[in-house]
Amino acid sequence: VKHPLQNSWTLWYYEPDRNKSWEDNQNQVSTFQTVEDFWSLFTHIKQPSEVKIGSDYSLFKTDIRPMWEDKANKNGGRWMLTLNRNQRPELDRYWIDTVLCLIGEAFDSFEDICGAVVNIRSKGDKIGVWTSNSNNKEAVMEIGRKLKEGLNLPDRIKIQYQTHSDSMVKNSSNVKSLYEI
Ligand code: M7G
Repeated sequence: VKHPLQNSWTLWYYEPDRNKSWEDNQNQVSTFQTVEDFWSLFTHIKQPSEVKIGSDYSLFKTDIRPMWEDKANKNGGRWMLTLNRNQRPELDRYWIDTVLCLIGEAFDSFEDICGAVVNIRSKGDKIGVWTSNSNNKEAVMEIGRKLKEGLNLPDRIKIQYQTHSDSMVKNSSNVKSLYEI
């Protein structure tokens, strides 16, 4: 007997291909609803540190697409852990711990969770946890605190919350943060 998760999740892989649009570079990899299917998928695929620079993995609730435009995301934002180049050895652990927080339903505000993204970038990797409504301050803060706990982040390492509407109009370096913890 397999152990059901409370939600169905879909893993996406963004393959950096300049000849295609951003949206067309997003590929659905697999959907799972049990602990066993989760592990067989995650032990089988490459870890973030092993895929090519410019790629993303996204894990989202199955009915939500990993993009700002989805109705579940359009009023939302993300908690962001920004890593520097020296932190690459910790990337895979941070990603799996983020994923375990999501599928293990570590959050009371689980309804507000949309998914998580890892961006593999030469300038520094990023992990984001996307929530559905940046105005739900209580939910946003609870998710941020639990995420920090789940990742075992020391207090000196901060995470920032940014709304997608700010990220959209960005000049990537200077997106303002709504919250920081
Ligand atoms: P990124 O991959 O989030 O971060 O955004 P990066 O700057 O570290 O690479 C890079 C670019 O991808 C953005 O400027 C957008 O052109 C595009 N992009 C990213 N996201 C998350 C979206 C999205 O949700 N929808 C659309 N249409 N484009 C996006």
